[in-house]
Amino acid sequence: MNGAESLLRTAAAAGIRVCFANPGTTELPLVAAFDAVSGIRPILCLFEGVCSGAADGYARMSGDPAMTLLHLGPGFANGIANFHNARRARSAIFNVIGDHASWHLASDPPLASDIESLARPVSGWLRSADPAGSLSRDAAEAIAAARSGVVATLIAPHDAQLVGDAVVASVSEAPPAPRASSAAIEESARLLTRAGKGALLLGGTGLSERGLRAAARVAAATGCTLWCDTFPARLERGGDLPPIQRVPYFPEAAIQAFSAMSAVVLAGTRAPVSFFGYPGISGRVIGERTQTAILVHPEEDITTALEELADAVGSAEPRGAPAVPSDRAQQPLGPLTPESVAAAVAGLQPEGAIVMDEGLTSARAYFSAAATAPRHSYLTLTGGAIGQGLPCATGAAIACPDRPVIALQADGSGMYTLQALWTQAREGLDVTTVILANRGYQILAIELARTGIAEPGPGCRSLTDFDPVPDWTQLARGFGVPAVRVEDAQALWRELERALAEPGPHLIEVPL
Ligand SMILES: Cc1ncc(C[n+]2csc(CCOP(=O)(O)OP(=O)(O)O)c2C)c(N)n1
Ligand SMILES: [Mg+2]
Repeated sequence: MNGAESLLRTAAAAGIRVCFANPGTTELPLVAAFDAVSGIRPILCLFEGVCSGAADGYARMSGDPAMTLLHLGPGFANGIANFHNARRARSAIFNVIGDHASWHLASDPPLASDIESLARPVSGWLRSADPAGSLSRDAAEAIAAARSGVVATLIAPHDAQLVGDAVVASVSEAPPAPRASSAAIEESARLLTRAGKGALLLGGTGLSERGLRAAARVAAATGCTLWCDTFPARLERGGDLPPIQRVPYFPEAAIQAFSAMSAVVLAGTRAPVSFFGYPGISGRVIGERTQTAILVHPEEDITTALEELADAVGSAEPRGAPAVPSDRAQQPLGPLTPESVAAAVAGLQPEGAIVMDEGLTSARAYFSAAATAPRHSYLTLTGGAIGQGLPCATGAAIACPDRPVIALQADGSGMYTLQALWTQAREGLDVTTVILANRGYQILAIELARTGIAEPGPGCRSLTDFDPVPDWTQLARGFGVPAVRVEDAQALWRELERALAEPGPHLIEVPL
């Protein structure tokens, strides 16, 4: 067995089930090893940003690391933006980048570059394998590191992949996440019990069913309100799950929302900061007069800490029976607007749906509309690097083949990684993509207006408007995904119903 095969066998034995790949000549021993090793499904993506975004979506929905296989520095660099989003989501990814044979690097061949420098900012674990050493041992360490919620990058020289007499390595069990300290639980309980207006801000697994139910007990006992990050990696919602508010996007609204709070307790996330710095406006959302406490850090055991907090504040169960909402969004009629699109999606999304929201300005009405939808998982753009929605939806569909996936996709962001549609078609994934086609970078028009430029000139507009307008239906069909454009809310309802009922990928273009 060569090094490449030992790496794959090690990964398969550790429970890695998929590899999102875009390989080249330096990875060919690994490519060949997929025919010798069963248990890992190789999935070709036609751009590396699709590989990294799909691995992120897979990790968010399965809880297990996905593997990525990429070609040298330039191939990896194409995937960095979505590795950045994955890092912000604390997604587990085992990322393998092939490199030239060590003996060839001295000749400085055209594709040679400083891979480590490219990989360091997004990697929580990083190693260049010894060209004569054991790739499987490196892989085992990388996978163990990835499981703690990081991108673990292993740079695998071609000669290391070809080393003979290689053996499979075993991956050590992940140690349990550290527990929150009893002092942190007592301090948080004290703050929320005494606060006139308290808030509990949740992140990570605090947004799982278990975390939310514990948080609801805390809210019932103390009267605090429940909040999540503006862009959660994964939020369980709908059905009888306790409702939660998102920290508003713009700093003025976020500061306003927290200004009345006397205490904020952080559970698995950090104190919110605004997305951008605007002159004269604080970038920190929580004011100085608000007391804050950290119940539990993101890398600690968040759900247990929330349950211990619920016990500490003397809660048994939330008051009353869990509220199963009855006012599900009704079928919208008339023109296509962000509100009618939100109502259509929220009104039709099936039980157990996974909703990937990279809808940006056009999806602004969806979050509140879906509060009364059946149980679903809600995924967002954690790191602000656009082009994550279609790949992440793809990875989520691979992780959860029995659950329908809906991608709410802004048109500009969708264009970065639209090759994901090809992978969806090739793998037969049940993803319904709703393109919110406002035909431009609307958020930039909003941000320009915030700076006082309400009437952008032709120079500005040439950088924010799409003219000519890309035709998403033709693009999707070109990738093998059936697609339609709808002209009113009734047509959207009809096409959405059809797409959700049929297996396989579909795309609906919604001009706004
Ligand atoms: C990788 C990356 N490149 C550029 C940007 C800057 N940017 C943020 S939003 C945006 C345009 C978004 O347009 P679209 O997806 O159509 O959403 P809309 O604003 O129209 O709702 C751009 C270019 C970014 N955030 N990330
Ligand atoms: Mg747009």
